[in-house]
Amino acid sequence: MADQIILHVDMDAFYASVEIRDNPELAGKPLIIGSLPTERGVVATASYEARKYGVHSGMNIKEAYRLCPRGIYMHPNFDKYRAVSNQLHGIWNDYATAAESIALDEAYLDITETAGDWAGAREIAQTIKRRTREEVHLTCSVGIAYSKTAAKTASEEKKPDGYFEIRTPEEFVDLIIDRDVRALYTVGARTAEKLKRVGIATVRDVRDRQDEVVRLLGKHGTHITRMAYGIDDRKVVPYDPLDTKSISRELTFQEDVSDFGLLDDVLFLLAMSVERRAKRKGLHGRGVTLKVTYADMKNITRSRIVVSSDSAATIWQEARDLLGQIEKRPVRLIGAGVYNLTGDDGWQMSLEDYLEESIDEKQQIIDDKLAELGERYHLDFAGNLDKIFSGTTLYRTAEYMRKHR
Ligand code: DCP
Ligand code: CA
Ligand code: CA
Repeated sequence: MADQIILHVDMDAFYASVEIRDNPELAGKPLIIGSLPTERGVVATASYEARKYGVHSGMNIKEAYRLCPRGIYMHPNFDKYRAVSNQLHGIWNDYATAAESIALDEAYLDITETAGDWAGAREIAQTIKRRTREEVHLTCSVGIAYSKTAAKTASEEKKPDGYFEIRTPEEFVDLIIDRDVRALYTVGARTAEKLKRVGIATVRDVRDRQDEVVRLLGKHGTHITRMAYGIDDRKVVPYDPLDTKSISRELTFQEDVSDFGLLDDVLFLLAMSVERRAKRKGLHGRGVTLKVTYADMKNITRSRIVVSSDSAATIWQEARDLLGQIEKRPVRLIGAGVYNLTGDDGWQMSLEDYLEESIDEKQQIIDDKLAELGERYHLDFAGNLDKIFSGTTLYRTAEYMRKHR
């Protein structure tokens, strides 16, 4: 039996496919999701028809418009994609002993045990593809392999609606040896640039000039040279709320709270506070968590992947959504947090930042909530916000709210 069998699943043109699914008039047309050509912003994704014109994720919208003036341009509907993502995770989780989400539309699944062997793995892959088609009406690309890197490579291989297997390191190496070094996924644009400057462009070059790679890049270089031989024994790591790459704030009430309206208000303060900390640490969250300890000490944690959880408005909205889904029993402790699943790979935080409108909307959500709280608790937040959100008086404010509701 293989040491591990990993499945990597990635949805095809995710945002665009969801929009086309929900409005068949868009089918077959070049569709660009992101900002409108009249706005400042970037392309989040483009349908495969639009990609024929050279339009791609991350591209400036004006450039996209120049390449594809007849395209249909739409704003993203994050709430919708998130709901679809939850549904997809529901399917994926059925086949894995561990699932590691790395984006709304993408995850690694450890199917070593559930599959048993490669034939079993193939069956799981086909089942996931079929269920995605039948239950969610979307297509995905799936790769199965002996390692995470190879599984990701495999899922890319036959996109869209693809399926591919890479069963051994030898197969992996044969496939990528003459490709750009970026085929080894941990090599980002900057590292690739560094290597290129000394003439190391392909995976073969990395293998031929290992010592140089290590000298140039240190520990990361060692990792890259191992990858160039297909050696990658990283495990599928299910999301761990204790992950150091997470930031959270929580508080325990003096008396248990049964009023979920109050919990929602406190959650807002926590979200503001988390945002401050995350900003200070330069952490760009991609997931939001809610933690609750009930009066009987039962603990629960719920989390959700988001496009970008850099704003307090998003953290609060996601956490309150999760709060709405849990059992309504007296609560002793409540917490909110953000976490980063794969580190900062550059784009997740960019989109919403570029959409000025959406930043304004977020500020509006925050201003409205502050006004609402001010009125409800007769609190003057104006001069005290800094102290509350930096955490110094967070606890006292929450207690004050509990007593004056
Ligand atoms: N996304 C984004 N900004 C980017 C890249 C992606 O907002 N620079 C969003 C939109 C995508 C979704 O994330 O639909 C998934 O990203 P992928 O890179 O997986 O791209 P797609 O799913 O759109 O296309 P593909 O079929 O190539 O996977
Ligand atoms: Ca995708
Ligand atoms: Ca993806």
